[in-house]
Amino acid sequence: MTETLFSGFAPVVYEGPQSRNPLAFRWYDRTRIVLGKTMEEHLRLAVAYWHSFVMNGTDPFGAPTIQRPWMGRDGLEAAREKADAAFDLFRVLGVPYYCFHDRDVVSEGATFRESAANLDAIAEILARRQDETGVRLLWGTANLFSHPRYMAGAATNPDPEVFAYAAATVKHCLDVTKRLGGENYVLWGGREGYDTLLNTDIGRELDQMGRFLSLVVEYKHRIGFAGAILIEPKPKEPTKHQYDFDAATVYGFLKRYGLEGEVKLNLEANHAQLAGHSFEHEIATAAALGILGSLDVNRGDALLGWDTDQFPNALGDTALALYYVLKAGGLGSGGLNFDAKLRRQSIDPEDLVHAHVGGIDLCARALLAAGAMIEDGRLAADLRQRYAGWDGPEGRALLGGERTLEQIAADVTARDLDPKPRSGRQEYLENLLSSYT
Ligand code: XLS
Ligand code: CA
Ligand code: CA
Repeated sequence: MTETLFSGFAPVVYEGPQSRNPLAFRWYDRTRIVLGKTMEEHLRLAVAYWHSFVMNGTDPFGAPTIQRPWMGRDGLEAAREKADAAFDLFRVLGVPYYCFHDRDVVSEGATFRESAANLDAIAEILARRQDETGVRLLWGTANLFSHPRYMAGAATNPDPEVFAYAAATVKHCLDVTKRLGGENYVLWGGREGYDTLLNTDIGRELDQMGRFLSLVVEYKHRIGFAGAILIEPKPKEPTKHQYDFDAATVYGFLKRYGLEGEVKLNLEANHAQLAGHSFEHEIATAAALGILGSLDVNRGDALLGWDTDQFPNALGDTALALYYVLKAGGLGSGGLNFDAKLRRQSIDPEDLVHAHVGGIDLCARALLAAGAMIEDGRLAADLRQRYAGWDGPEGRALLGGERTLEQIAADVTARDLDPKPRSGRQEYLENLLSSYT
């Protein structure tokens, strides 16, 4: 590998909580065992190619502020330089995974055929870098939202030719993801939604999206792709109404098209917030419905109503999110992807290192807290106690469908039932939660 923007950085190492070195880990000790697994095995951390190597600091009011040597140049040479820098950053951080969109790793060609050839060519280089470094692909995805052809959606476009173009693009991107040993494949419906009902037929668009997803699932099985297919919910932005609103909405959609056993979710903290939920709500909902797949760990800004994609820094929130992941038995083939970008004024390569060091350390510290919550068992015990009535004979009969409405009414009358309210103990539980962080 040639000289890169990150060549001057030594690998970040664990120095312990007392360290004052800003480029050391204070909590991420990758081989430390938590609940029988190493931190690295639990967290399966990934760097997002798009934010770290493509995003240039532009906003609706201003020109790019972040300039990297490969930016503003098309073609394989620029793509190779970018890949070298990416794998060099992975070396510095010691992360086991990365994630990309097809368009992040190489520029689009003049034709479909040329775009596919570009992706194949860079995939060869990525495969070599993966072999050399041991870094693996957590998930691949196709960018079906940036190009003007997708302005009215990809699968949900009123034009079937756009549907076909998007389907062909996903086929190829899934092939490449499989070739690179990708452990999941993500579909985020950036423009699968609408801005005005006046030009939109919701019923048709949902059917189109269902068909598209079924095609992907059928193909995944045909080629023997072992990874999970993941949908990433987001309620809005870029479109005003997005069909993949949140975990519960996507579950309803999967049920309707018979895909609930085939597709799981990639949940993002910032998207949960935009949907009016907490991250842990989305995680616990997906876990309850059996579709928890992977996480994009980032944060939004409570004062801004859009997807700011900042690096996570709230210990309590992240600890609670990981508690529900651990309770659900982990993420399987999923992991924690830093779908987060530098602020417009953070223009130095070093800012990118600081951003990831902070994010990684936060996740590690949150994992320790979540592990302690599980080990200690007091949160779970309280919850069990609260629902204990359902484990008794009458609770089981009610839930098991052994009582009719008339029988229930007769029993309530005969026993002169008068249930007494019991405290939900929220303040006690919140204090207990604080004691772990
Ligand atoms: C955008 C999404 C996107 C997906 C992958 O808001 O978070 O980056 O994670 O397409
Ligand atoms: Ca995301
Ligand atoms: Ca986002």
